[in-house]
Amino acid sequence: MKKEKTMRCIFKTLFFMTALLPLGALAKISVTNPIIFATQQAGEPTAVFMELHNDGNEAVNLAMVQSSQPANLVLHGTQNGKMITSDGIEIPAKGNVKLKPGGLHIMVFDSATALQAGGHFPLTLLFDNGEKIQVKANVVKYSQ
Ligand SMILES: [Cu+2]
Repeated sequence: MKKEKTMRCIFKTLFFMTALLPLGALAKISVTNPIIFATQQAGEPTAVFMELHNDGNEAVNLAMVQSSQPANLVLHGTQNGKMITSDGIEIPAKGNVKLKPGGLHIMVFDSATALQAGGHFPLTLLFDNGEKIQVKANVVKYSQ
């Protein structure tokens, strides 16, 4: 089971690199209120939260996240109070998903710099329908 999921993820990754769909056919996903918690020092783990909206008639998965700033970004869920890595975050057809503390989030490891409140952290979100969305997460003081 686990292996199958990994293969699917790899397939999706290749799909992004080889087959970018024409832009007009896309634009089903939108993002609101992307934030990232500030850190005291470089390398301190932090997390990104946002709301994802899907206007399409089919479910879409957030499959990968990248940043132009050096850091390792990983999709995370939360199970029994512990964080677990996730292959993809599904946004239901005509629906929303909220990434929030204690739930789904984008984990940020190994950031090359500390993130100061008031700043921005650039993100590129890659979806399994071929959509690619660039956002700037607002750096906010840690809360909760
Ligand atoms: Cu996490």
